[in-house]
Amino acid sequence: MELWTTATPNGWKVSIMIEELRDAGVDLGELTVRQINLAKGEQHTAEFSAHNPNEKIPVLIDEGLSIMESCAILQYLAEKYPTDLLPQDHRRWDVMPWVYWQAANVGPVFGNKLSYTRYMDSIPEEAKAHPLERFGTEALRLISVLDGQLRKHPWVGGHTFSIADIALYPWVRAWKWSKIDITGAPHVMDWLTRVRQRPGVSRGVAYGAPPGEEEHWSEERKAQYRRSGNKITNPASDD
Ligand SMILES: N[C@@H](CCC(=O)N[C@@H](CS)C(=O)NCC(=O)O)C(=O)O
Repeated sequence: MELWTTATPNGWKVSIMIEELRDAGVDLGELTVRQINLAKGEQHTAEFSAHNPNEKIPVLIDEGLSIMESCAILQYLAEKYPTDLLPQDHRRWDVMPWVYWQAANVGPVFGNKLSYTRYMDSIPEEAKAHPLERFGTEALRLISVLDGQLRKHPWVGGHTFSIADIALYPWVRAWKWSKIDITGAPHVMDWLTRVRQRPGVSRGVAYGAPPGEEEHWSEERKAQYRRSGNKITNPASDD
């Protein structure tokens, strides 16, 4: 099995999944992790595009399949290696809608909020005001939906940790970096702490992160993300 990834929220979904499966006792066999340098445009090579025509990480290559989309990879791994991360019975329908909800809502909205907040330096401030307002308001609405769900039970899909938690955690934990103030959502804040305490999650977010910077980034790393984010959102820039 080969994973093409890098240290970003969509990449961490899959690395957390791998580590959680290991903690559930699954033998994944041989796994090669290949770091893709997005700032250098390695996602746009012919080789990459042959495996993922959408030219974004992550990609999982396994048994002759090339699987794009982080949430599809979570589902693929959960079905290949059945564990509580995706219940086999009717409870899977407490989980799967939240995985789709993440892919269709939280990912794009938080991703856009982050891009307009930290990257896209070439766009004038006044042009950013509307998207910042639009994505910022929608991000808070989504957080309040999530807070309502987590008021009912400790994990997103119910009483067991699942791929719904894995899909959501890397985006929600970046709330400070995206400047989305979630402190008014106490159940989400408690859930972040609960998720973070899991050893598999801890190892998963360490993929591609310098030691000691899994949770709190150094100024140097923040600058590196800014440079890289600017480069991806504006490939014509010289930086
Ligand atoms: N919906 C996709 C989104 C993937 C995605 O946006 N990946 C980003 C990194 S988090 C990427 O590869 N960006 C490079 C680019 O846009 O050129 C998924 O969940 O896999």
